[in-house]
Amino acid sequence: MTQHISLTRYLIEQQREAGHIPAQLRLLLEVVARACKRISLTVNKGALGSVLGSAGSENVQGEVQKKLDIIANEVLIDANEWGGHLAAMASEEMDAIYVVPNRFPKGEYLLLFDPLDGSSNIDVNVSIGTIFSVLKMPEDDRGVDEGDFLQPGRQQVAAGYCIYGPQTVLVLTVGDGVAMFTLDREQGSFMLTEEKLRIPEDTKEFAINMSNMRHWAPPVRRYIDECLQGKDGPRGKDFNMRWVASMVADVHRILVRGGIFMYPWDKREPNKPGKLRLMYEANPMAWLVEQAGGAATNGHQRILDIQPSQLHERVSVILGSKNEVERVTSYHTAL
Ligand code: AHM
Ligand code: MG
Repeated sequence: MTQHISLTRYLIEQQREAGHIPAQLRLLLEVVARACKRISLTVNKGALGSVLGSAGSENVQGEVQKKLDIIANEVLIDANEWGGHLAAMASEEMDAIYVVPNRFPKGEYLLLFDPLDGSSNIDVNVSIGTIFSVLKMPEDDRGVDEGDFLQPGRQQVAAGYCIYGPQTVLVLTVGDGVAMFTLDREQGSFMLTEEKLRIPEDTKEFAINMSNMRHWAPPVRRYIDECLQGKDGPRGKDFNMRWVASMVADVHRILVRGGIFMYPWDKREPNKPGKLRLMYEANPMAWLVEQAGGAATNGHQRILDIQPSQLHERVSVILGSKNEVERVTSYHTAL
């Protein structure tokens, strides 16, 4: 039987050998993992834990919150506020940043998360997840405020997600490749099951919500049109389509077997750059994908180079297998 090492051991070895993880960051990642374990247990209870359905409230983006959105948000805050590793947190489900209360020691990191991504899938028992991103407080900063969070994604020091699917899997990067840890429920530990993931550069699989086709901009229509023509079209090969409507699940598939994921700008809300959020979804996923040899752009620019101007900023997302992402991006610049 293969012997798997635990997340704790992996982090300690990374700290010792590669110097990638300072002690405070290691604590942070362990605490996030522990919170994800709790969320996973809550998700698994489903109707038995009375956690399904709507909470009857709306978040800052005007989206109806599910009970699990709020529960997962609270779990992450409760787990992270007292350890002394954080200065503040920001969440897709909170209007403003959450500064660590004065009764607790403060650390040098900032944690951002989408506590429960893919909320529309909660009640139908389809994979959902938690996405997180870690930044460092700017140096010589006296008091934390929202401006401290507005750093481009390339400045992340750690990023990852936990997918609650048939297995609960934590996927992580600290800038030294991507590692996957599967939750061993008997031991209660995340165990390393895959390291140095590589996304194939080419793919025959795309993920996009096709029902929005009539609203897309010409470059995205062109790309999908060409894929749909299959063997008889300019691509000369048949494509397959997948759309889970949980970014975590769609990105997880891409990290495992390649593919391209798109949530582009569309005409339904022409003044918004896209549906997905830069800080809680696009940045962490873009870094994971790049760390696995893939690419991530908004059609014009590398996602990790975008300078955010607002905490809840939205962005158009094209990510996955490198050659396909480059193709879609070139269709944008060609016009
Ligand atoms: P959420 O964070 O409120 O769950 O929204 C984000 C989700 C992504 O996980 C997914 O890719 C997308 O929204 C699905 O959108 P749609 O329902 O328009 O297909
Ligand atoms: Mg989300």
